[in-house]
Amino acid sequence: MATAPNALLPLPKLSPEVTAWVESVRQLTQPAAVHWCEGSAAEIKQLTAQLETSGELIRLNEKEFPNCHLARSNPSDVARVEHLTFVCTSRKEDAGPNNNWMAPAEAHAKMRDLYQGCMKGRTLYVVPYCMGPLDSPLSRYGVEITDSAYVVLNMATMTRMGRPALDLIARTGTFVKGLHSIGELDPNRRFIMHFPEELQIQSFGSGYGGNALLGKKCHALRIASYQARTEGWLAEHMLIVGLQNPKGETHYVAAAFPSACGKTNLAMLIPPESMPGWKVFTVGDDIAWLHPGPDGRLWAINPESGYFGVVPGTNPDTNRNAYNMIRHDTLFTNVAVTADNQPWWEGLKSGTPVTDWQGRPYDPKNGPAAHPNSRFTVSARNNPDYSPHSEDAKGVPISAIIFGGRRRTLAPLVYQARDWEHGVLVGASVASETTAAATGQVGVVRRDPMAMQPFCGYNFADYWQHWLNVGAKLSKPPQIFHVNWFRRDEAGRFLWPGFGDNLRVLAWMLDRATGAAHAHETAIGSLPLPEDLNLAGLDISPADITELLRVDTDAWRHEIAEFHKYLGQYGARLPAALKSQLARVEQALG
Ligand code: SAT
Ligand code: MN
Repeated sequence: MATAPNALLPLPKLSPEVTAWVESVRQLTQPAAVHWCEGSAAEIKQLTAQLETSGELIRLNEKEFPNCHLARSNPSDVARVEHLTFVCTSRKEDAGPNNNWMAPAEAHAKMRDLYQGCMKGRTLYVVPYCMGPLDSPLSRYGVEITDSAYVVLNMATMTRMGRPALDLIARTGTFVKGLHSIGELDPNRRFIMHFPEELQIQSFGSGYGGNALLGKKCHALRIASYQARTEGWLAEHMLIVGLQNPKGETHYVAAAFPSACGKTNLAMLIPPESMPGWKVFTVGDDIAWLHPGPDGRLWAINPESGYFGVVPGTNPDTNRNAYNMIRHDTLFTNVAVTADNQPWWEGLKSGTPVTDWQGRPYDPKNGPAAHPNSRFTVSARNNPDYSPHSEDAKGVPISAIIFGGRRRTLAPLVYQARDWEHGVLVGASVASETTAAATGQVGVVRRDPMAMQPFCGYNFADYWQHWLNVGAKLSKPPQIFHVNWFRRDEAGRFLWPGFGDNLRVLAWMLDRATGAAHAHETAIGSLPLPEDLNLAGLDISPADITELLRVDTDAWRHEIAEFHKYLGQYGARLPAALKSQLARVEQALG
């Protein structure tokens, strides 16, 4: 069987490396057909129609949700699988204690066995993609081979997918090879393997999110973070948002939070009515590639072109923009449906589910109607606040970096690091309650440095050193902050309203970055006093705001001791500057 591209359009120049690799995968996996994706609207329409016919996609209520579809995963396949995700470097210590490791030869042999004949009777799709604007020197390319048309549709939204990417690969020669097969969706035959030294990803047995859309976490974070280290930049689990103040000045902020902790909402924030004149522009909601610029500032691009966001909780009150964005041209995965075929999820505040995410009649005894990690896949261009600078080849300049976690207790609403070095310590010390975005127990606090625990493609000790090195190259580094929107009182009530009101905290940060706002020094960093924050029009008690801005020295002493213990596993590789920053905080806590 020929593997030449389908001749719908004039043939692009093909990289011989791509054709040779596709041919070798074809021989290994033995598909019934090979389809080279061109990324055209006609192709998307045809694949969508095909999945509707096979029942893998359900068309939703056309009047209320035009051109929206629902996909249901296998119930065993609804989140990333961190325990089955490996970084296969030649030396184990290069992957570090933060990763599962397998020797490359062993991993290749294991995967080869799984891939043998796995696409019999199926179509092999060749999905060329570009991460980042097509004309940016900061962008990188990849080709994903997959036997899932659902994955193709997601990749078409999440990346610049199709012929232009294939042309760019032919011109530049370098691309990440990602091989994906859903296999039998058997959790016992499921692996997500990364070979950063070979720019390769091999994924088998899952069709879901970060396990299967290989441009996302596998390429744009695990492989890219490894590449970025050798090339002098950073690949981070961060949203990028532009904030325009009433004077008309726009500053860009990059913020790292673990999965399902509100990155999409922060990136699409709606200013509260009591803060007139503020405007928000979304550049990205999940991943940032950050490069030191010739002007000594840090510049960011969003490698993605769509959002794979958490659905539950989205409603016109929490985020009107997000709610409107997903009311058309959206692919839903694992939500419930109403009697008139509208998608439904917990926190929607209207409608009634009749069918749950598994397609069963809805019964509250079976748990939530929509899966807590149900997702929307939508083009960034659907976002009414999509930044016109998202396509800028050089990216946007970053004024502030934010790290955050989901902590019921301890971490105050906001604090600022003294400088970049201290900021690296603050980022490294992030801990957060686990969420439904990964399989395993939900709600337990775990260490998640820079929100990169599941995504850093190499040893964290080397990663922190790399952060320090990048900072040393910046004459105008961003200010670094830590936030916690998730503080609760003993009864479990949230102390901070979150969502649009987070702008009150962001405004203080931007004033700090330009040197205008007040703060007081504590052992962990600089904090605002209640009067330093714009709380106009906010219904919050003085007791709550005092609690949100309190540094509990005893609890912090315990936290830092735990963090110190955690760092022990990185041994001699731990950067000296990180150790001295830690010693300084320990001393200040007394
Ligand atoms: O499954 S994804 O990795 O794409 C989403 C997430 O967990 O952040
Ligand atoms: Mn994410």
